[in-house]
Amino acid sequence: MTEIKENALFIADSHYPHHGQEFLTLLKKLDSNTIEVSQLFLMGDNFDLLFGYNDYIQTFAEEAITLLQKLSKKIEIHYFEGNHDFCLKELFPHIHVYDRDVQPVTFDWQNKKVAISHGDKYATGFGYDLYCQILRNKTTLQLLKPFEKVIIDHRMKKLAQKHICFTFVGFQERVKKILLHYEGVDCVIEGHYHQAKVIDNYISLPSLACQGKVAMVKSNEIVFTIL
Ligand SMILES: [Mn+2]
Repeated sequence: MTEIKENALFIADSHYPHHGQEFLTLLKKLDSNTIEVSQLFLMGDNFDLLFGYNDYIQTFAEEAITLLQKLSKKIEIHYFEGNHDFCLKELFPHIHVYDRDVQPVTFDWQNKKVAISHGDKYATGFGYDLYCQILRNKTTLQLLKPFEKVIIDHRMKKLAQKHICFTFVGFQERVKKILLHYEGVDCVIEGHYHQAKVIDNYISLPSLACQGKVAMVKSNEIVFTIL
């Protein structure tokens, strides 16, 4: 089991480049050592839309992608694919990339078991599961190719206009349902919901796009902070 270390940084739901430049700014600070971290956990949906097997989609976030590729050679990076960023293994060969199927992944933190995932795996329903399976597939993505520019341009425009920051009414009930899927772990860390809340042993990470915050391990605690 991989250990979560002091000064580990968690970045969730930046939805770059449509919902702020903070993700790119943070990557630049990591590159220049303005911020120093022991590990980087990218929790999914840091890109508003990015998937593998497609060159055109990369043109929307070229600088961030190149920086991440560079950083991954000097920092330990764990990438939990989200519903906006997937099929990324070949794009980031030096990053530990976890697709939706292998999530959650259990880490060790002070001899406790911590389960980590993007957060869209449980309590979402069969239709969503099927949609995810079809979309996150090399063949599907390659079939898109002849229409890619039209489809991707349309999708990018829609995503840029989407309101993504809400208070989830009844979030406590959703968390209860999610936690039913986690047995034998001491703590759960997820993004996806943009809530920045801790409910019992469930940590719903802040969204960099919504709260402008990240999470960091400081003095053996996970704190939400602005960097
Ligand atoms: Mn998400």
